[in-house]
Amino acid sequence: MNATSRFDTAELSFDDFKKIVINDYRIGYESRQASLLGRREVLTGKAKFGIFGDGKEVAQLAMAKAFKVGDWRAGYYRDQTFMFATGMSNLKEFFAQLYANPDIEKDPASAGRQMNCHYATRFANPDGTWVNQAESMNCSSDISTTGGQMPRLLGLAYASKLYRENKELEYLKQFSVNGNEVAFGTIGNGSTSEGLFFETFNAAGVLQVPMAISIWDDAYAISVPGELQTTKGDISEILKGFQREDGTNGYEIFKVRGWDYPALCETYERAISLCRSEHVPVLIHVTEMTQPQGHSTSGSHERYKSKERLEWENEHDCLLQMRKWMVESAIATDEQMDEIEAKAKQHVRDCQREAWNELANEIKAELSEAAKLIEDLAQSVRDQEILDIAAGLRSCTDPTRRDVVNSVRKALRMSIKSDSDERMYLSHWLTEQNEKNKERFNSKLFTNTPQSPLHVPVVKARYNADSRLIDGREVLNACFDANFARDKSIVAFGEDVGAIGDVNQGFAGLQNKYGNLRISDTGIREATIIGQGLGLSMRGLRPIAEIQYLDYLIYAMPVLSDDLASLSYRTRGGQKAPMIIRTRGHRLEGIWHSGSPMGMLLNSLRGVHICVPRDMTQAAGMYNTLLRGDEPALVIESLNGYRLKEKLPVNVGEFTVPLGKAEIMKEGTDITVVSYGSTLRIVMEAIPELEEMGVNIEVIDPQTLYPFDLDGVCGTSLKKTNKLLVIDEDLPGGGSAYILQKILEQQKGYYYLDAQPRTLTGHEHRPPYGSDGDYFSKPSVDDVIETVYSMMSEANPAKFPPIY
Ligand SMILES: Cc1ncc(C[n+]2csc(CCOP(=O)(O)OP(=O)(O)O)c2C)c(N)n1
Ligand SMILES: [Mg+2]
Repeated sequence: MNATSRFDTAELSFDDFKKIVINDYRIGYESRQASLLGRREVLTGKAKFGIFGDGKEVAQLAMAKAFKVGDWRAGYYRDQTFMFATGMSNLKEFFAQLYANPDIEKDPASAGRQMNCHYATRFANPDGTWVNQAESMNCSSDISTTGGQMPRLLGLAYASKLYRENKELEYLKQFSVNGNEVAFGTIGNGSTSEGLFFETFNAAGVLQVPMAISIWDDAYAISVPGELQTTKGDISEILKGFQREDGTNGYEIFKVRGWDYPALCETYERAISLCRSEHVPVLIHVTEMTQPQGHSTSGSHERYKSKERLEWENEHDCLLQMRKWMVESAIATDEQMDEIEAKAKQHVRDCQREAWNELANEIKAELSEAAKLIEDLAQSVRDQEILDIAAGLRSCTDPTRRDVVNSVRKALRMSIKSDSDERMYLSHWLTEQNEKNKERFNSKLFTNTPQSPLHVPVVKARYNADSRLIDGREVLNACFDANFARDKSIVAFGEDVGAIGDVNQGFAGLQNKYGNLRISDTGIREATIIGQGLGLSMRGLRPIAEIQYLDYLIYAMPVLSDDLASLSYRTRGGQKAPMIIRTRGHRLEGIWHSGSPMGMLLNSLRGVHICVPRDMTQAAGMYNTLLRGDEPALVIESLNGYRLKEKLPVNVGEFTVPLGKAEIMKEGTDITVVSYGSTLRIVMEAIPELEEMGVNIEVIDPQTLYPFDLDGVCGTSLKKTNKLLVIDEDLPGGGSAYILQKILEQQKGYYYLDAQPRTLTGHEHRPPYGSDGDYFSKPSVDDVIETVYSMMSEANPAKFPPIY
């Protein structure tokens, strides 16, 4: 018996019961030994950092009993026992991750990328197809930021609701069986102070989703005690208002002690079966937990816990209490328990050694290859210092790949002037290793599978004689309508998205047509709107999560940056979330309705495509692309463009705008002007006056900032104009600095310049309210004309005398 078993067999004999309990204890005890040994490995320098689940074992055994195939977990770094007890992880993987083994086979959760005890199962195949989630146990990938798992948890639970209530989704059999799946969340007592926890908690109560939150309450958050974290020092006490009553929605709330095995098993059984069958969210507040080794390897808890508290923790150690109960209940004798423990200890040691040796042997093999090649080089150039490098490398205790590669690079530097074959062999070896290490440490920021939106075929927009000029928002509306009809897995939600079809009418009429399970209103809760989308997209649905204005995206940044953007990378492609974030921004009115913080987004969302369509037709084409690909993307529509007239393409739900393709909006010879979004229109308005002044600009719209102009259209344009002006309405050094780096460095535009590259941006503050506020804070037509002209004047003052 490996994983835990339930007590729900109809005729459970006392013998069977004993076996199950003993097996549970073994799992818990092995987990404890792994924590103890893991800490030792850090202290002796074999691993960098350790955080463990000691003191939380027994509750997790109980939780694992209630966890079924098809279910989901979104938790945090204390859950190793749960992972072992469900079979979603094991001891060898535990140590492989502790040692940062970059092999997916050894650490399937993160390929060595995450700190230890950050769990995940792999549900995206290398070819981009999905694993059958209905037939597996599923664990969404942990993140280190406390409380960050909560918004995603909401989405995972909400998917079950959609699968149960929307019968049109029955064809998606690999994701759900009638929405019976419970999403299990875990969080520390201290982390419930986070806004993300409260936002999630409230949203799930409104939505009535099968979400089961367990709070592991050890009365501390590192050194800060519960009374300084939580009102009344008791989280379930203050959440009592969420308790459902006759005729209301809400929660069922349970409170149970973390060392009481029978009570825990009984509580989880009751709580989860209610949650599963009726889709009622439940809270299980597990109190009186301990931390036998303190918070992590970073410091000792003796610094901040009183002697009395430490004594109390020793006495209430959950495994000690479980053992006591087992002996008292005649489940096992003390001798039997000693034997179980001794065996478990040995087994953990064996797993640890194997995990260590597997990585160490691989590195040792690389090391001896490298050392031999360096020695050959040293002999060929007769250099003792190079020979010393090889000797130094060979004498490394517990060598790392860094040691190996560092020695090779050093030897190559020291032999720059040699052209011996040996140097070439060493150099080739390094090139090969670089490729492998790139795969190990730098790959999979995006899924990069055949399903990537970058591989969606380009279909041009078609128009015919009847093609009408309509409001931009109507083009979008027609695009969404066509996609909702085509793909039943698409859902859209956000503030004011349902009944009124969003504040700018992009979804107008679609709730009536497709129902409120597919197009729905949410509360004002940006972080969990994103979490809702993230969880849904992990479970095979195609969410468009709407954030009302770009400026409000800041409230969702923790989820976007920590969770969504890093998902593919931190699982090395094992998980994916093809969600679309729809928002609108750039200029309108006032400090919180005219932002264009593209630099902020570009700097924090690597891993999410960023699309900045200039009009609604381009936006529609991008949605068509993204809805057919499997990577996450943010689409920022131009807030002031919904009522501008555009021609409705005949194939409005089919044509695609490829990502990373810049478009030359106007050809010219004098200056390359790169701009996007709302500002692009201002640049276009400046053209006639500039032409009158004798200046012929080339205007390029990159269309997507990330990826940026993959064909180097901007760089090529510079070969002709030799002058570059980047215009946007972000702060100075924001989005424009990013664009300069792309064009000047990556596309090598620097070599074609004959004038200083310039940027024209918004001011350093947010724009004040009103037309004058806009004029004096954001680039205007006047600014564009005069900046372009001044660049011409600088180059040729005789022909272009200065204006001022
Ligand atoms: C957003 C964020 N803030 C702070 C931290 C640093 N930190 C890591 S664990 C921790 C304490 C968490 O305590 P609790 O939620 O009670 O969980 P426990 O470790 O006690 O199980 C803190 C402050 C973090 N990882 N993320
Ligand atoms: Mg705690």
